[in-house]
This record gives sequence, C-alpha cells and structure tokens, in this order.
Amino acid sequence: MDCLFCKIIAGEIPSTKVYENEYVYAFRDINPQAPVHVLVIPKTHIASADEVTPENSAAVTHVFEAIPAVAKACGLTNGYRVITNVGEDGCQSVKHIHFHLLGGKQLPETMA
Ligand code: DGP
Repeated sequence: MDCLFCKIIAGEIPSTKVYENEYVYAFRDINPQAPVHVLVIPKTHIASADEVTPENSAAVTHVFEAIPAVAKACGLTNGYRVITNVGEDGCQSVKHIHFHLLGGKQLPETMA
C-alpha cells in the first residue's frame, strides 16, 4: 500500500519520533502549527475516522490510551488539543488516520 504514514512507521521515510509502543507511533509534524505539534497514529492502516468500525476500533483505542504518555513525553503539563481531520471538507491530506496533538501555548478557542 502506498501510504506515507505506513512508510514512516516502517522507517522507510525518516521522522522525529517522540513515542512508540506495539500499536502506536508518534512523531513531530513536518509543518508545526503550535510550539508542540505531534501526530499520533495507529500502526495498522485505517484511512480516516470515517473508516472506523467495530472490527478496527481497537487501533483508535490504543491511540487514546497512548496520548497521555505522548503528552508527557512532550512536556505538555498544562493541557493540549487533539484533532483528527476527515476527508476533503476536513482538509485531510494524508489518508492514514492521525491525531494532531497540539500544545505548548494556550490555543485559540475556535478552530472553524
Ligand atoms: P492532515 O491535514 O490532517 O492530513 O495532516 C497531515 C499532517 O501531516 C500535516 O500537518 C503535515 C504532516 N506531514 C505530511 N507529510 C509529512 C512527513 O513526511 N513527515 C512528517 N513528520 N509530517 C508530515
């Protein structure tokens, strides 16, 4: 499968890792939108939140179980934001489900 984030997980494309476990990989976004901007992704390929099913939803659970450790690894002691973009209207550019972890400052209240 020709998926950028699957290649990052496989180490075929370099990334700056901040956290990894059996199910989850987290790395610095190439185009940061906040002082801390990390992408947290499941190692199994799911195209987007719109493709989550009872059969594959454990991958998303693993991501959320890892998020506190990712935030801690990034020094986010005062809160953060988690966002997933879906499809064209959501401006999703990479078709491997990913969760933007943003923080390191107080973020704007509105996003849309
Ligand atoms: P989204 O627009 O929600 O699909 O976000 C995709 C994010 O992925 C975007 O913020 C930039 C980031 N990104 C794209 N290509 C790469 C890459 O090769 N390396 C890293 N670290 N991040 C990337």
